[in-house]
Amino acid sequence: MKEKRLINRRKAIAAGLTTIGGLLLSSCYKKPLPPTYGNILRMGDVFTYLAQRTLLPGQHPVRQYQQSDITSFPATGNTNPADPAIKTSYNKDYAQLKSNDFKDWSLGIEGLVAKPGKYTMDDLKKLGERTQITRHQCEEGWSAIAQWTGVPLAALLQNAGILPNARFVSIYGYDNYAESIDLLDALHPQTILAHTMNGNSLPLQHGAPLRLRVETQIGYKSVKYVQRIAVTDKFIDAAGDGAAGWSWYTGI
Ligand SMILES: Nc1nc2c(c(=O)[nH]1)N[C@H]1C(S)=C(S)[C@@H](COP(=O)(O)O)O[C@H]1N2
Ligand SMILES: [Mo]
Repeated sequence: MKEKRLINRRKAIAAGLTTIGGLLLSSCYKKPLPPTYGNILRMGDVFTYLAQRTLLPGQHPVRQYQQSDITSFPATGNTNPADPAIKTSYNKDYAQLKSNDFKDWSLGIEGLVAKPGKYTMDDLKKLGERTQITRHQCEEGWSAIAQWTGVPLAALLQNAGILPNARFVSIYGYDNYAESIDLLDALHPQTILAHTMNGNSLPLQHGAPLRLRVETQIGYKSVKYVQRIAVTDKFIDAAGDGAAGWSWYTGI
């Protein structure tokens, strides 16, 4: 298992190497400015991004915990995309998927990948699995510890074949919530698409059937109810309705 994980990780890192190399050697190595540079409301990004991307190796792991550290876990933000109070064009689609226990659900991947397309849950599970017990830190101040099992995002990106000019990954949820991350976070070994929480399939309020876990960043980057993923070369401020006003980069 450990062996397999290492191999997957090596493969994933190889896949991203050209891109990360380009990222570091071009704009980021000499001048690691976040893509939100120039937006006065997001000035905080400049300092955190610059400090972390310059001082820390991009793939440093965050702390992992023991089973006995697991806590109760509040559900915040949207807790059911089928609720018409959440204004999206996907209310009905999500309700439909949910009524069939998400058997018809699939994840779309598009943009700068060699093989755009859809992955069913079974397809995703074949790509690999990683389990980790981590602390979720919400921007509102609370934190909670849970065990997450899922597919490394790097394994999916590797399978879809990210193209050399890729720089960002945007993740869109069924509730119109979206976030984007750079490739260092996307290929980080602890960045996973989780289908299982504390050993059970992901509960509705925590993002069923699949949520992102970006352990290197504050909780709002961990998009629930994932619908599709887009790989881009240009920065798209994906955090439309969902996270408007929060920093784009908020490394822990
Ligand atoms: N799709 C979606 N993802 C989301 C949110 C949301 O409202 N919708 N809220 C974010 C915030 S602010 C936090 S703290 C966590 C909350 O996850 P939880 O409900 O499992 O505690 O999800 C993040 N991801
Ligand atoms: Mo949050």
